[in-house]
Amino acid sequence: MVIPRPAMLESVDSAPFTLAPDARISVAGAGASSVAELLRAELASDCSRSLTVVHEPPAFGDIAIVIADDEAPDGHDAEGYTLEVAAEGVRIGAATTAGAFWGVQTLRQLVPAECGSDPLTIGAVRIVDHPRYAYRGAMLDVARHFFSPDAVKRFIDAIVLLKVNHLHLHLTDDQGWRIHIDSWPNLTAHGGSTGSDGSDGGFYTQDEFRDLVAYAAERHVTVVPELDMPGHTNAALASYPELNADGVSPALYTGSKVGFSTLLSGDATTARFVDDVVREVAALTPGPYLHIGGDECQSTDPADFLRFIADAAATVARHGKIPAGWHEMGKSGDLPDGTVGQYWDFLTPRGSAADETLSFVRQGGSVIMSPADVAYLDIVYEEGDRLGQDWADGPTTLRQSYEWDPARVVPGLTEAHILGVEAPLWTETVETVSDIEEMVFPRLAAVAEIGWSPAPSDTDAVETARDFDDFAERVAHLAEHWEAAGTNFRRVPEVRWRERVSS
Ligand code: IFG
Repeated sequence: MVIPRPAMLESVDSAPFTLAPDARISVAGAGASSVAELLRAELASDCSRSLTVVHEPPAFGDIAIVIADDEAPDGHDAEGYTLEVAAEGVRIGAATTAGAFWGVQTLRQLVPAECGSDPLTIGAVRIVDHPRYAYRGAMLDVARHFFSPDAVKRFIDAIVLLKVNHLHLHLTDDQGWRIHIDSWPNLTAHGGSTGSDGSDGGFYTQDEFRDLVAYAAERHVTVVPELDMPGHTNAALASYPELNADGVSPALYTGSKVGFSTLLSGDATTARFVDDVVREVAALTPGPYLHIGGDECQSTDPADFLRFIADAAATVARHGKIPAGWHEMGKSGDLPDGTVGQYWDFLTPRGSAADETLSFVRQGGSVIMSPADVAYLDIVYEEGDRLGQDWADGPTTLRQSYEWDPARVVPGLTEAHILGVEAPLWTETVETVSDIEEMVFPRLAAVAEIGWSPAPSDTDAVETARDFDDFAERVAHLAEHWEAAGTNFRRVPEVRWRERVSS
């Protein structure tokens, strides 16, 4: 009962493992102790059990974490792992700390949710597991409604249980600029002072952002910062008159319209602005990607858009990062080699979305799949919901979030050019951590499984290749862990929730 479904899991017909009070976590190999420390902390908080970490071979009943070159499944050194549970003990093997960490997430799901009392037993099992895609992302829009560093850390804690390894932070939009920029301080002083519906606003200081990035990295999550441009820029335009064509700043915006703002193209002050903000955010980002948006630029002259995107993407590359952007950026044929496109149209592409997406591949890049009608977590679950929007071809049920495949959306987009998947949560209607979790869980579990588990057989229809009933059973099991952790989730009707969580 694990999500994402492991590549290979077999129950072993032998005595279960029992976690004794004096059990230890035995570590061997570079980085194993850092992973063990995270497991120790989880067992302490989830099960109020205190295990010690020892640098010696495991004794009977210990948990062992072993990191060595030959420990990962063949061909899956980056994030693969093996996990064996037997009466003698638990053993996680991996070639990297990331692989070992994903093994720990699986172990956490094998531990009964009610693990505070003895005996704590886990059935004997053997797992050999590794991800389909390297990029398994969740996006949090902190621009519409701002969320504190602690809320973002809580989000990171919740997504790693699903082996999600990228956090895309949508830092800027019409309603708010959320990352302090030393060279343009009014972006946050003024542009960060409010949010959607006149909400309080807020922003991350650069130290707070560094701390978030470090927190994510410890948990093998790469942060992908997004500075959306040239559209979705009212907060910047409101903060600096010189960024506006007529030298006059618009008012701060707290509504929910899109497509009405744009930065200037071919303007020296704007070019300096873009270079400064990209430079400062690149310096805060150990990850390889810097996302510059490019979506919904309905107020940008088409020729100006192409010029702006070419210049801005080149600026990102010049500051040592791989540019990323929404699929509209593919209108440009002048992108740096390797630029990553993020597809957000529907399972059936509309208009020029497919061609714009393939443009990234033609320019040596790859694609992250986020089809809005199945992977957008801000879309309502059901008609009439308080939370969410309903522009993406109707509500999105858990089954719809699960029954699709990234390699079957854009004709001509092959598996080799798909970097992975991402589920965005836009926050126009989302104001609290509880709201975030209701929209994200359980549908993120579906997208996380699509990103990690083996591809469906390409002969079957996706609906048959993906066993939703089996997935729903595993969601019901995982929900016991969400319940125990206090993580909110939507009790969708498609799942037979266990009695303890069905309230
Ligand atoms: N589209 C906009 C977002 C947000 C979203 C809400 C993209 C790339 C609709 N752009 O999705 O800013 O408003 O579902």
